[in-house]
Amino acid sequence: MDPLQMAHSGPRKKRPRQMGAPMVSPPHNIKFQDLVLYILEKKMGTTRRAFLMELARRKGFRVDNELSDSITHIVAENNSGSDVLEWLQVQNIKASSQLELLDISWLIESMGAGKPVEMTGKHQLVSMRRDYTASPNPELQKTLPVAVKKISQYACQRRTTLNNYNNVFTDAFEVLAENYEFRENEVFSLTFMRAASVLKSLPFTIISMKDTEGIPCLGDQVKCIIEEIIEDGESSEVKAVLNDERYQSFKLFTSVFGVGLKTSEKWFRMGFRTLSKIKSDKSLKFTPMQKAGFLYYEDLVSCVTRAEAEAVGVLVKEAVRAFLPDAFVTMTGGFRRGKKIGHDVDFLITSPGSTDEDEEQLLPKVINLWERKGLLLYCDLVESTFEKLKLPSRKVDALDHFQKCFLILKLHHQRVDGGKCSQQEGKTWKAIRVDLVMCPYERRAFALLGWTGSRFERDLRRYASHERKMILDNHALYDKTKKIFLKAESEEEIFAHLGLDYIEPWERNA
Ligand code: DCT
Ligand code: MG
Repeated sequence: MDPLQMAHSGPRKKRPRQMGAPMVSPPHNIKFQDLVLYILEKKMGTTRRAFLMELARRKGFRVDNELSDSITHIVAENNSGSDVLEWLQVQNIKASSQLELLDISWLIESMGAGKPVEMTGKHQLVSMRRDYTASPNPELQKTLPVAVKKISQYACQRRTTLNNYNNVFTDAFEVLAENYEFRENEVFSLTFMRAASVLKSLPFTIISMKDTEGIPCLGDQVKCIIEEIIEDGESSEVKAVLNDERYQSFKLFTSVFGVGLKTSEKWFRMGFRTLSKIKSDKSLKFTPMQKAGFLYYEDLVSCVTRAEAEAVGVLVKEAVRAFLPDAFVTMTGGFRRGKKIGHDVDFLITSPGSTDEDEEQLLPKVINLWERKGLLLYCDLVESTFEKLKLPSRKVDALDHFQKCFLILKLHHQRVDGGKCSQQEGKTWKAIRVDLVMCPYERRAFALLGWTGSRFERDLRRYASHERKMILDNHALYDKTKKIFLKAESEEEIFAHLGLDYIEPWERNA
């Protein structure tokens, strides 16, 4: 039976009201002692609420009639996160940081399963645990009334899964941010990036301007666009950008590996608008990176799939372990955050037992092996400039100092998914962009955090310096007050040093 339909069909028999006695239902066995539910009547109605309460109680849930401090889960229907928060504010109740605000779908699924199901982003209207004040004292955060708890301006205090409820807005903001980046207007570019980032973390879709109240990083410029999209379904500014010749050209030129803003600017000024004209122009000089970019263009613009990334992972592990059998090879970047496609595949390599010299030799040996096997299509090896005692960099955009290589590898179709997709004729391989980073074993947590990205990491660094007087980068964490380096064996320990709740990699898609 579909529990949703069951719940909607309403009570079959009305129970006669017992005169004189308070309106309590007969005692039910409470199976789930840790949960105290409260079902919101607003927009649900008395009858349906009473029915759902009775049903939930019969399934072993404790459902209270009244709102109190013991409530752990508030369940609502047809209410947005901001609706429920507003209602709670009117009730003037203090909530613990453990209070969950859930959509009715969670209760219905739980009743169907006969036990509380895991709460995911689609159930959570606004989770108190995902919204933090910047208060450095965790105890203080817990006792703050609900109304004070707000969505943090820092991405590292928000959980951002790939489940984006606000695509229409974030896609628009990303076009605008990119256009400002092409025009080297960093401030405006960042404004729209931050707006996109915060909307990606919302557990609900914005349907009216009221829903934007209390959300940080949404200035007037941003709100105008939101309003236009709500009203007209699209933004005239975004439309104009998408049709803009400069935007289109920059988008095309930067899609070539090795082409950045400077080169795009030059080609645009020279009057170029297509890649074929650029490729065939005899007067232009290309870097080795750009030459490879043009040579493997089709393969590189078609994104890397997860199956291809996994196949590259096997290739990397085989090669690395041939030289350092105890090495750890971890796929980082977008794929570690759960993305299904990427523009490249990133790997972090580290080895507990190796000497500095072993470490230094590994990437050159791996590259050499692939070259001999005919798998190396392009290679740029960057030597390490890492110094153990150097303070972390204050610049949130600064590149790290580890030894790394930017590669294009030949991935044979037969290595992907056991060769299932290798029926294509002609070319039997695909060119794939691969980045390898080698880091000292004791720095692996910092390197992993940095290389898992995305912009989340930039924000973590911003948070560390603005809120904690600490400096974080891909190598280390330094406490300026205590004047010491804080060691970490895992990403969890870095979050703990910063006084932050741990955010899983797949919640870092900010
Ligand atoms: N990174 C870093 N230092 C660098 C380069 C990258 O710390 N010098 C981090 C930031 C993100 C992560 O490494 C991976 O970078 P990308 O591959 O560019 O991003 P991605 O999130 O993996 O996205 P995509 O799916 O497009 O590859
Ligand atoms: Mg990547």
